[in-house]
Amino acid sequence: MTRPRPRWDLYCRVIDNLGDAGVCWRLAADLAARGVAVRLVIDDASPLAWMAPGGAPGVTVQPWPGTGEPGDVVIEAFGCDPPPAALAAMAARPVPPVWINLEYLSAEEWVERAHGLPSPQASGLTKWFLFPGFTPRTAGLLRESGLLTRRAAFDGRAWLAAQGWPAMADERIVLLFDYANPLLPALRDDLARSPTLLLVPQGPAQAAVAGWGHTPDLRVQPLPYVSQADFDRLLWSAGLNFVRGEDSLVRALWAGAPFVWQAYPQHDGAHHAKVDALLARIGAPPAVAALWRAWNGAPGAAWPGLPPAAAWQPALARAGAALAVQDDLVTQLLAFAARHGAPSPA
Ligand code: TRH
Repeated sequence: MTRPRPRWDLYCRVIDNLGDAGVCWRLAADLAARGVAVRLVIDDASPLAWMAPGGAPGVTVQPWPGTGEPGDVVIEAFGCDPPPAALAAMAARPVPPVWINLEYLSAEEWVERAHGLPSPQASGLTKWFLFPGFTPRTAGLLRESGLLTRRAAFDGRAWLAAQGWPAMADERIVLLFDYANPLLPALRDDLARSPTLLLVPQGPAQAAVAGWGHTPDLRVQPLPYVSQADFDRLLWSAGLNFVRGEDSLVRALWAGAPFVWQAYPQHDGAHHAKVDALLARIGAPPAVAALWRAWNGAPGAAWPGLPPAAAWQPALARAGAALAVQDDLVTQLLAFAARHGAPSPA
């Protein structure tokens, strides 16, 4: 007799941009791939139409507030507060679900102290705060089984050609996924100094680069929305990735090529501490740190130019190797839920 799949609910509210849906979808699909029946309750499922056009076996998507009995585990993404009816049903369950608030990703040191803290609720339930992160004392990063093997076997130039975006033999390939950025003209001038194919996914950068005009050594390729699987392939194809937010940052790390991260800008400037924390975590050399700080608009940081790829590689290789041996986020979530009494997948 086969054991029924444990049931996990994942609540997601789309606040801004694509990362809320992006992170939740990857998490849902990865949990389902490891034997969990996932109900993803999301208030705006429209990005999933192109992020995951085929869906994923084991994942059911419901519009907010969702219907049905609560699962064995309930995850609220980024403190989104499950709907009141769901909370009442959770409290009424004979065996309460394991309730997890999965927080935003940050490399800052306080994350290790906050990770794993319980928050007893008036309903009698306990909500657990889990933080993804870059160290063994956090919940780790999303990394699907076999991801790094698939990346290692991937031929980016052949794949790009098959998509209709071929790179010429002498061109370096750069991907630009960012928020609005006043340094785009400086980047253009740097890129135009040697043959470059610049791939520009949907987003603010597309409008900016549309006005760049013709530069002999810089070919700009605007891209349509692509699935998350193809988004990964784009990152694997490029020799330099500009990424932003949370999910594309993690995917750039797994891609292994030099990358520049633009943190989600916050009005109080809190994102600068996040940038510095990640730079420290990956042991970035000074030239890379100067570039990241300038790209993020840190006070007093001027565009330093693009360092050669060789300046990035040792730190990236070290950081990538260290991260690859840590348990990934889904492995850790499954273990946490099991420790707190939830059934495990077969
Ligand atoms: O869109 P983002 O800027 O999301 C951000 C962050 O999540 C941030 O932490 C959060 O606070 C803020 O939103 C509200 O960047 P991110 O996280 O890289 O998410 C982009 C997602 O979109 C990622 O899952 C990849 C996906 N994507 C595709 O799959 N195909 C595409 O063509 C494009 C452009 C994106």
